[in-house]
Amino acid sequence: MEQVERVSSVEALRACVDRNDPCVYRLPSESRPPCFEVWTKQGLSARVGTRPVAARYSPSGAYIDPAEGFWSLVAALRTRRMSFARYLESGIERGMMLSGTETYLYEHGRPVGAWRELWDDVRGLIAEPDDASRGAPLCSEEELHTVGLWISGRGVRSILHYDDSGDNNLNLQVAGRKRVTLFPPSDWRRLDTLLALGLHPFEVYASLYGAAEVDPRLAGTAPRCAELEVGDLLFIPSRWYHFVEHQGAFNVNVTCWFERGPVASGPVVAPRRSCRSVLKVLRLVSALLLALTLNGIGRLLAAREGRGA
Ligand SMILES: O=C(O)CCC(=O)C(=O)O
Repeated sequence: MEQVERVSSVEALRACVDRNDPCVYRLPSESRPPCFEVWTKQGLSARVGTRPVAARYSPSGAYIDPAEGFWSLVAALRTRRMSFARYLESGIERGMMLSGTETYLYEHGRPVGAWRELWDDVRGLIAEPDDASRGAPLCSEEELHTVGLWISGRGVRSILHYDDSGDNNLNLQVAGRKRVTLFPPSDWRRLDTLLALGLHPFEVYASLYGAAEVDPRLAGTAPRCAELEVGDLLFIPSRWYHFVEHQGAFNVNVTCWFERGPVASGPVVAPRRSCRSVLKVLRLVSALLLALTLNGIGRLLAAREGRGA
C-alpha cells in the first residue's frame, strides 16, 4: 500500500494542507512542546489524576466494529466515569479508551478549565499570532477549533470515519505508536458509508495488511498508510476517511482540529451514503441512540451525586 508522504519542514506541511493531501512531519526535538517530557502515567496522575474522565470500554478493543453484535456496539459506545488516575492505573490495561472526541483540552476559542495545565504543555505547537520568532506556525489560534486528548493501550482499533466537523486534523503522537490507514473522500462509494462512518467489518480492512489478496469490497480504492512514532505529526485532511490501530502499550495523541481554508485543487468531495443495508443502518442507529441515552442518564446521576456530596 502507498505510504503517506513524509515531509521535512513546516512549509512543506503547509503546502500539503493547501492541497488537502495527507502527510507526516516529524517534529524536530528542539521544537517539541513539554508534553513529550512530562506526560508519563505517573506525571499525569500526580498533576491531574483527580479530574473525572469519561472512558469507553470494549472487550474486543474495537470502537466500534460494525460486524459486532448489537449489545457489543452499545457497550463500546457507552462512557464510564472515573478519575483520570484510575483510568491511567487500570483502565488502559483493561482495554479502555479515552477518546479525543470526548476529552477536549481546548474548545470554543479557549482552554478547557479542568485541563488548563495540560493545554499549557502543548500550546507551543500553535504559534501565538504575534510571535514572529517561532517561525512558520502549524496553525494559528484563530484557525484552531478543538483540541482532543486520546489515551489508550495496545489493541484498540477505531472505526473508519471522517471527522464530521469538516475540519482539518493535525494528530500528534506524543507517546506510543499507531498505524493510521486513510482513504480519500472520493472512495466513499466503496466504503459502505453512512453519515461520516464506513461500515465494512474490520476484517475487510485487515486484508490490506499481509493477506494474499485485498478484500474485493475495497477494489478501486486508494488507501494510504502512516506508521506513527513519537514526535510524528500526521495531517489528516478534511473529509479523508481514516481508521487507527493503537500499537504501543501507552499511546497518547493530541488532535488539533482546525479550519479548512480554500483547497488549491478545487472543492473537496462531499461523501454520501453508500450503505444500502437498511438492517445495518437500523442496528447502528439504535445502538447509538441507546448508548447516548444511557450516557446522558450516567451524566445526570454523576451531577446529582456531585451536588449531594
Ligand atoms: O486514534 C484513534 O483511534 C482515532 C483518531 C482519530 O480519529 C482522529 O484523530 O480524528
